[in-house]
Amino acid sequence: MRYIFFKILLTLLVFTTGFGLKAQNREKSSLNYHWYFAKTDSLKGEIEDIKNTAKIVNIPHTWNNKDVLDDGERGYYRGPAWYAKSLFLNKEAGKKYYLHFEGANQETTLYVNGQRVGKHVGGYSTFQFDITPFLKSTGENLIKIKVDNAHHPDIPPLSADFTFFGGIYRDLFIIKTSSVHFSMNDYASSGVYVSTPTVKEDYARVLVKSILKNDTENTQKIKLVHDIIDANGNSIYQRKQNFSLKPLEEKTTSFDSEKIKNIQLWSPKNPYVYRVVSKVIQNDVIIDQVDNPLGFRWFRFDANDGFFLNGQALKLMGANRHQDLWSKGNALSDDLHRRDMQLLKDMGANFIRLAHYPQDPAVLQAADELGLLVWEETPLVNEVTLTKAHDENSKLMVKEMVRQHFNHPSVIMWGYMNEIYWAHRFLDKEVVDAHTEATVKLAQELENLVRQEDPTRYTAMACHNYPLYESSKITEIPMIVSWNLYHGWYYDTFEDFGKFMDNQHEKYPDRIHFISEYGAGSDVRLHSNNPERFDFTVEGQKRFLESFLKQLLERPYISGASVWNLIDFNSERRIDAIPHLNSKGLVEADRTPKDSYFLFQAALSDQPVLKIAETNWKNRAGYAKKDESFVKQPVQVYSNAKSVELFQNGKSLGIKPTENFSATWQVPLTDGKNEIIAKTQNDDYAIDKLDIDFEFVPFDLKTSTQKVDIALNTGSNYSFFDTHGQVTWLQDKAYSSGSWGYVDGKPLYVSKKIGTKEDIQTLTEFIPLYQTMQVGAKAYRFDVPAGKYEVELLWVEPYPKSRRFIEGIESPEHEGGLRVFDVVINGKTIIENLDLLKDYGYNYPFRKKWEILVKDEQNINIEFLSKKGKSLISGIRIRQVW
Ligand code: GCB
Ligand code: CA
Repeated sequence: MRYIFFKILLTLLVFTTGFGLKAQNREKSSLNYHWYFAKTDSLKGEIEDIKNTAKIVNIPHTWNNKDVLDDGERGYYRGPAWYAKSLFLNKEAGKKYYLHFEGANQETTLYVNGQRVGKHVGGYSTFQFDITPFLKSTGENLIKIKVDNAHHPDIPPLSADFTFFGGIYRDLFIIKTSSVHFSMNDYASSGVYVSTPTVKEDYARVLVKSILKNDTENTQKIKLVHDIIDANGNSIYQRKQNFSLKPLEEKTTSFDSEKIKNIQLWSPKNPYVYRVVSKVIQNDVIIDQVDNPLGFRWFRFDANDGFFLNGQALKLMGANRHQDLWSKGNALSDDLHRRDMQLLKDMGANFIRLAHYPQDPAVLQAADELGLLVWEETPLVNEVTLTKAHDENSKLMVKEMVRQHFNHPSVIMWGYMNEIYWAHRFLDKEVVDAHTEATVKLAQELENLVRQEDPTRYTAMACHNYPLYESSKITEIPMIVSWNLYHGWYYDTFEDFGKFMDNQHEKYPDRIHFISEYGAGSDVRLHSNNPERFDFTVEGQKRFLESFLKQLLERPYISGASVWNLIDFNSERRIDAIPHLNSKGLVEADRTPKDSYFLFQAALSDQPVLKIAETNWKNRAGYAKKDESFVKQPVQVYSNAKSVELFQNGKSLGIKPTENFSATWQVPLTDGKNEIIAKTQNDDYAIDKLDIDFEFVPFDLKTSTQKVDIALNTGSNYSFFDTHGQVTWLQDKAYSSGSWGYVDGKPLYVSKKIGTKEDIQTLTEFIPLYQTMQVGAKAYRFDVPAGKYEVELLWVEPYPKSRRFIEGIESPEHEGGLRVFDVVINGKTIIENLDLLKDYGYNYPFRKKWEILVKDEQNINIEFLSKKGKSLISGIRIRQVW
C-alpha cells in the first residue's frame, strides 16, 4: 500500500511538472498548530490581548475531552468558544486563499482582520471560506474563529447516543490557488465528479464532470486536461479540452470517455484505485490541479439474493464506527482514523457503516485503499424539528456529504435518517401525528435530493424496532430498508431476531433488507458462565453476537449487516457498567480487541484464524464443588478450522469440531497458572497459547492450605475483576453447610435487568460491583477456621427507577426510612439502624471494614436484621489476617 502511494505521489510530481510545463500549482498546507483558545462567549482585541487570556492548543482539538468523563457532573460544556491566530503572508496578485475545515462542531464563524467572513452550520462535513478579500497585502492577519456546540433545534443531531464534542476537531488547511480554478464554492467538493456509467469485466467508460471558475474580471483562455493514472503512475487515458471563460464565469463541463480497456476491477480483495488528475493549464503553465480516486466496479442489491459486486454475490459484513477516543474526544489524528479502518479490515470485514455522520477524509481514503464498502449517512438521529430551517440544514448536510465523497469507489449507500422515530414516544399526544407527517415528508424530500445528486448509488434508512415505520409508510421511501435490532439485549430473545426478519421478508418480498445495527455491551472485567440479557459480561456479548452471526449467515436475503459497534465509544449521558461509555464495541476504547472481535475474524477472514477466545478472562477465580480440587470452567476457541485440539498444561483435552466458528471445553482449572494451547491438524494454522491465572476457592474453607481470602460480588451472576488490585470478586452462591454463601434474598432487578444502571457517585473503578446487589438476605455465612479476619461490606442505595433516557439527572430529595436494618457479625451489632438513603443519599457508596476475631467453630455469620423494608448488600470481602 505504501509503495502504491509512493508511486502515485511520484506520478503527481511528474504530472505536475511533466510535458515541460511549469507549475504554479494549488498549494495546500495544514494550519493546525499553535492556536489561542478560550472557552468564552467573545474574544475581543488584537493577538497581544488574546495571548493574555487564552491558552495554546493544537488542532485537532475539542474542549470536551475531559468533561464528558467522570468529573462528578452530568452534562458537558455546550456553548461558544474561540480560536485565534496570526497568519503571516504576502498576498500574491492573481491568487486566491481559502481556509478549508475538514470538520468543526457545530457552528463555525470565521473572522479575518476583524471582518466576518462567513458561517458554517453542521458538525460533520467539510467546508471552506474564501478569505482573499479580507487579507492584508503583506504581514500579519488576525484569524478568529468562533465555534459553538450548543444545542440548536434547527441543527441535526438534536439528540443521540453519542457525545457532541465541540471544537475544530479535524484538520484545518489553508489553500492557495490561481484565480482561475476548479470550483471552490461547490459544497467543498473538489469541483470534479467522476463516475463510471459502464463497467465490464475488462473495460469501462468514465464520465467526468468539472466545474471551472474564472474569478477574474477578464476573459481567460485555458486548457482543461484530465489524466487517468493507474497505480503504477502511468496515464491510461487522457482528455484535453480548450475553454474560454468569460469574466467571473462558472462553467460546468462533462465528457464521456471512450472505452478504457484492460482495467483492473475494484473489490475488497483487490482494492485497485486509479486516480483522475485534473489540471487547468494556461500558457503552458499548470495553474490549478486536483486529483480524485477512481475505482472500476459495479454492484446491485437483490431482494432475495442479497448484494452483488462485479457480478458476484458478496454478503456485506462489517461494523459501524464512531470517531472518538477515550479522553481525547473526537480530536483524532488521521493515523488513528486509518488504524481503525485497518482494524476492521484485519477482522476480515468488507463493510463499514459510518454512523451517524460523514467522517474524516482519511477514513474514506482508507476505505478505498483497503477495500471496505461504505454506507455513509448524515446526522439526522432520533427526531426532527418541524421548522423550515431544520429541513434546510438537513438538505445542506446531504448535499455536502454526497458532493464531498462522491468520487470514492468504496461508497455504495447513502443514508439520511437513523431511528428517526426514536424520540416519538416522548411526544405529547396532540403533536404526534403532525410530527409523523412532517418526518415522512422530510424523508421523501431528502430521498429525492440524494437520488438527484447521485443516481449511481443506493439510499438506505436505519429503522428501529417500532411499528410506526411501517404504519407511517416511511419504509416505502428508501431503496434499502435497514434495521437496528437488539433482540436479546434491550428486549426479547436472540431467536426473535430471525423471526422478525423472516416476517419482514415474507411481508415485503420485493424489499432489500439490511441490518445496520446489532450488538451487545460488555465490560471486560465482568464474566459469567450464566450470562443474562443486559448484564454487560463478555460472555453475554459473545452469546449475542454468535447467535446473530449464525442467523445472519443463514439468511441470503439479508444483504449485509454491521455490528454496533467496532469500538467502545463515548456517550456522555449513558450509564451502563462503565459510565459515559457505550460498550458494544468489538474492541475496547483503547482499541484492544475483545474476545468477540475474534469471532468475526474467524467467520469473515480468509486467513487461518485460531484464537483462544479468553483473552478477556485470563485472570479468573472459581469456587469448587465439595471435595474437588479443581473447578471446571469453559475455555472457548474461535477458529475457521474444521476441528481444534485443546491442551491444558501439556495434556490433551480432546479434539472438537468447530460449530459456528467455535469450540468450547470445560477445563478443570487448578490453582495458579494453567497453560492452555490450541492446535489444529492443519499446518496453515499457528498454535495459539494463553496462560490462565486461576485462583482456587475451596468449598470447605477450613481445608484451605492458604489463608482465607474471598471477595464476593453479592447479588450477581457475574464476577468482577479489579484490574488494579488484581482481585476477582466472585459471583454469588447460596450457603450450604460447611461452605459459604447467602441465606435468603434475591438479586436486584430494575426494569427486568440485573442490577441498577445508575452511576455510583465518587467512584470510577468499582461501579459494576456496586450496581448488582442481593436484596432481602437474612445473612451471609462463611464457615472458616479460627483466626483474625478483616470483614468488609459494600453498600449503595440505588435510585429505584431506570433513568437512562432522562435528560439531566436531578438529585431527588430523600428523607430516608425506605429501608432500615441492623448489621450483626457473630452476634455483635456493628451497625444499628443502617439507613443508607438517609445517611448517604441515592447512589453514594458506603464501604467499611471491621477487624474481628473468630474463635474455634464460631465461623463468620453476618446477619441483616430488617426493621423496615428489605436489606441490601453489594459486596463482601473476607480476608484472614492470621
Ligand atoms: C441504536 C442507535 C445507536 C445507539 C445504539 C445503542 O439503535 O442507532 O446510536 O448507540 O442503538 O447502543 O443503543
Ligand atoms: Ca484529517
